[in-house]
Amino acid sequence: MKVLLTGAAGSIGQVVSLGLVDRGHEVVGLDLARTPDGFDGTWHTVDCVDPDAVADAVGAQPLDAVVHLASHPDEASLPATLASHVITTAALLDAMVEHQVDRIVYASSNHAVGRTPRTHLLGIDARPRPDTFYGVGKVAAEALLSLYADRHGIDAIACRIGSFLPEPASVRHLSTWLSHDDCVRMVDAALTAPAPGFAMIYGISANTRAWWDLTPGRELGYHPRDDAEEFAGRVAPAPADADEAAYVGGPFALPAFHRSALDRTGE
Ligand code: 15L
Repeated sequence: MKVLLTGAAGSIGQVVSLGLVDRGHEVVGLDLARTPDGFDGTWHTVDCVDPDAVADAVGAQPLDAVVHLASHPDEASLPATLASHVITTAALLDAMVEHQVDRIVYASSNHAVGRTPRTHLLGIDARPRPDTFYGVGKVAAEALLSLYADRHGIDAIACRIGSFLPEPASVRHLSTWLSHDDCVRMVDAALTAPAPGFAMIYGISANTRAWWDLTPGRELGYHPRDDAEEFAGRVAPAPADADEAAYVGGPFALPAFHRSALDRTGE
């Protein structure tokens, strides 16, 4: 498939880019940053909040799908968050409608349900329960994907990613880890699943201590092979572990992340 990958210069983007090429896809990169070393293909240096620039990039070549990873990965003010997650997704969806691209794979986050107390394995039917404005942005972007799936017949797969890391570094990560190889498997499955319509899956590895249900992902064809448990012996317990285990969003659900929605300092 010919795939436009936003955030292609980012930490997830570079791994996914190489992985998709290995799996026989053609990747067109898009990022605020310029082409990273080693990327061999078409590249668009574009800010995804600019709908004209996004439409130009989407229309510049025929595409089978978009993988949207570009966004600010941390907590910010509400307006900045909505721009980073919702406006970028809207710009892409409008461009996809305009240029007849009918599939998008979206990097959502566990923080869309992060404020859910950690008492049971969480399915995709759990109510949206963001832990931060970041989580609110992801929930809103998921809603936009659902709207465009219903209105325009776009296949839209929201992958609620856990902790994308080379290996788990904390006790929470033993539950939330998504390995690099499983991330590629997940995106490939979301790109190639036959007619998924609007779908949500949890993006974690096959962790023995998983907090999210992998069944929806497996039904879509995502079969993770890694398990954070293999690293358990190397992860040292830390004082923050108990607090981080209270809600599935871990640190994001803690008071340290409480802040005003609107920045009135003028900075
Ligand atoms: C995410 O979605 C964030 O982008 C990342 O910074 C981590 O917080 C990760 O989730 C996680 O929950 O570990």
